[in-house]
Amino acid sequence: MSPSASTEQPSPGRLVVVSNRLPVTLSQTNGEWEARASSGGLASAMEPILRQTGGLWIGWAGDDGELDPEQRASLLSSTAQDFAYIPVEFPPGAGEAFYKGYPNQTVWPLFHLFPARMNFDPPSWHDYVAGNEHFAATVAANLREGDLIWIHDYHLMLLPRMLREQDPAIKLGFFLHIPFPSSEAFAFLPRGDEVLLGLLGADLLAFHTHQHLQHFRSCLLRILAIESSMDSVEYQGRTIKLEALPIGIDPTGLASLIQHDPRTKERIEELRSQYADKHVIVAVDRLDYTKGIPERLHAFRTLMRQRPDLKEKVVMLQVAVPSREGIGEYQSLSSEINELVGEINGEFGTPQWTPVMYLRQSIERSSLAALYAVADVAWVTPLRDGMNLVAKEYCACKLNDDGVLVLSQFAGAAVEMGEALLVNPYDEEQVAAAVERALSMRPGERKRRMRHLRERVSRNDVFDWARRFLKSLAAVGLEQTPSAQALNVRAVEDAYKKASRRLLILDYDGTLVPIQDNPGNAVPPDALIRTLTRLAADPGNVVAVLSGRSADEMEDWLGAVPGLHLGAEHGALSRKAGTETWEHLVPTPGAMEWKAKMRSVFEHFVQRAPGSFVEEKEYSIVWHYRRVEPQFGHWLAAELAGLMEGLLAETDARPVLGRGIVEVRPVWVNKGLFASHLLAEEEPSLQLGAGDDSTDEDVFDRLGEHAWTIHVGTGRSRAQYWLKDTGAMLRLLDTLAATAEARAA
Ligand code: ADQ
Repeated sequence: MSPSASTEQPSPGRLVVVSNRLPVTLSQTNGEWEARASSGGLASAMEPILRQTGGLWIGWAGDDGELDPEQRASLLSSTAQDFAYIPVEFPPGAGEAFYKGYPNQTVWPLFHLFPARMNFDPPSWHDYVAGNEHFAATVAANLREGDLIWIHDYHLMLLPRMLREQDPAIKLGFFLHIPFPSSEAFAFLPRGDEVLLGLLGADLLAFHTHQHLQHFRSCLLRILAIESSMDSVEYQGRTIKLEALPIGIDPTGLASLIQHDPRTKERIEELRSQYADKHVIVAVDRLDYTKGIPERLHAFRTLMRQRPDLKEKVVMLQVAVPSREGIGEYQSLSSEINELVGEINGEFGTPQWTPVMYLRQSIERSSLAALYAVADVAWVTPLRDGMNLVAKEYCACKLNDDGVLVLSQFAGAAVEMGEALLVNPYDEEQVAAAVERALSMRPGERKRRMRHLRERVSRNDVFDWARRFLKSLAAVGLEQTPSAQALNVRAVEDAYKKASRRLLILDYDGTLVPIQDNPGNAVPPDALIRTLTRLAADPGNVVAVLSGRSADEMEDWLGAVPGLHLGAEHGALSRKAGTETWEHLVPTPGAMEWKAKMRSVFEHFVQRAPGSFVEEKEYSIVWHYRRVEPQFGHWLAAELAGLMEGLLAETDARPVLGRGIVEVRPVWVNKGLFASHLLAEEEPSLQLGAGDDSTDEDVFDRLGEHAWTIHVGTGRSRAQYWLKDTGAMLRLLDTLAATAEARAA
């Protein structure tokens, strides 16, 4: 199918896959251009899915601008089967510059925790931006309404934002195939803030493991001061879903090669007879320093030294497909491996026996399946890996469940493959001992472990992975609560008139009074006091003002309004109308030892940021930085909140970023409790809740389905209605007060 033919097909919800490389590479042999399928985790994973679902795959074809667009399209269409390849056009040289620079010399080493191997050449950042722009242009030119866009991996982390800016309505998911580093490591990344903002253009961001996902969240907090929840982040009025989705493989495809493909069967027989009297250990990797090949060879040498009796009884087949050969790091890795293999074979080899068989090439899928099927042990010990498909492929090929997997604990795959022998690849002796154990493991244990591994690999296959990603992406928007509507004041007034018993729960700062630079200046104006007094005087009303402020402040400012209920410290404290005492709605904060420890950390931040100050309340401790230079203040706030996350991990307290504040308080203190408390005592026929920030959402959630929930100001909310600002809110309250008075008169 040609690219142009495919773009004419009317099928809404079409899948558009975007990755750096197309799974075909255009290259020249004897002056003739040809299209060749390329190896690599992504190609192995995506091809079967695209074949199943149809659609477009947009990516670079690797010819670096030497072919003209028609030649390229025609070569590519000769290889595509049930889907179309759309090549991204780069000016000559620009494709290589993009690929080899920032993604592979800066992001790749850092994300795999090799900061010492990270290189950053400032022009490479501009190539990265330009590269992502080329992709954005190609995607935009081929996009149809209703398409689902699925962007893959670290080369294209700016693309989600670029596409979102072109069309805010697109549905776009991003999957990161490599690990996401901790915020401490990520902080080294030059232009890391722009990378994070780039990713936030997506509707769905998925990672292989929860650890990667948590790292991403802590980077958002520490670097951009953006809070998130376990499975989502609110940004610029959109909800971005966050998911951990471990990739799988196509186990049935591999099994059918072993069972039905004559070439695979033949190769299995060859290998069996060649190594009839030997244990076969297999290792298959891309030639990359993250895969731990030299470390593995060192461990193999240790094993051979410790176990001379294994002489001529074991063979290690190391297959390594060259990759990124133009980058210096990779050339020196290749030489290092050659030397090590030579040394080991020289030290232990005999005329009849070569201990390490090193194949530096890409091998056919049929040969790969045969190798896995024959191998007694798979030795998969990357130093760090997003997932590692080799571990799963090996298990899928053990149709008789007879084989042992030795797996690095730093591969994403380790999370799901607990029956493997998990090792620290940096510990040569531990790894050698694990391989020794694998070689001597009794058949019963071997089979039991492998059966579980294989079942899981079969169940969580690549199709299931893709289905889950696409289901989640397709549901974006449908799951989100509809945006609030502008409040119709007449309608509230009518409902208010009809109701005999009414409950009004009003937030203070940002709802009844505008936000002030100095929080101490938010004194209630006389007009507000008068309105609240009029409302509270109506015997049909229960009126409560509920704030995050301390009980003392609430009392000073609003304590004299007759009949008004007060809530302080986000509802942990309540003062009923007509009483003078504050009641603790949640257990008294006696057990909050963390507060004393936090105080000294907060004070350190006060010293760093003149103008900021610490406020201590019964249930919380707050750092106020509204008077600090904003950029510096936000930067420190993010640092403080990130630090607190770690320090408080084992307590029930968490940092919350507010407007100009970082507040640490127990998770169980929230305004919803206060609302529930009032609802339990009253039986209102009308409920109204108003607030302006995220702490008020808990009130909206607790009030009944028919409540008038009002969000004051812009931004996302679960409230049913919105009002523009505090002025509009006061006018509404005035109107309601006047309604009641008119009726009484
Ligand atoms: P890769 O780093 O490429 O992928 P990996 O998951 O091991 O790593 O996938 C390699 C693939 O290439 C496997 O399917 C393997 O069979 C194949 N392969 C390797 N050597 C080969 C050879 N000599 N000949 C033929 N085929 C060979 C990235 C991330 C991983 C993540 C994948 C998928 O780095 O962590 O698992 O994406 O998300």
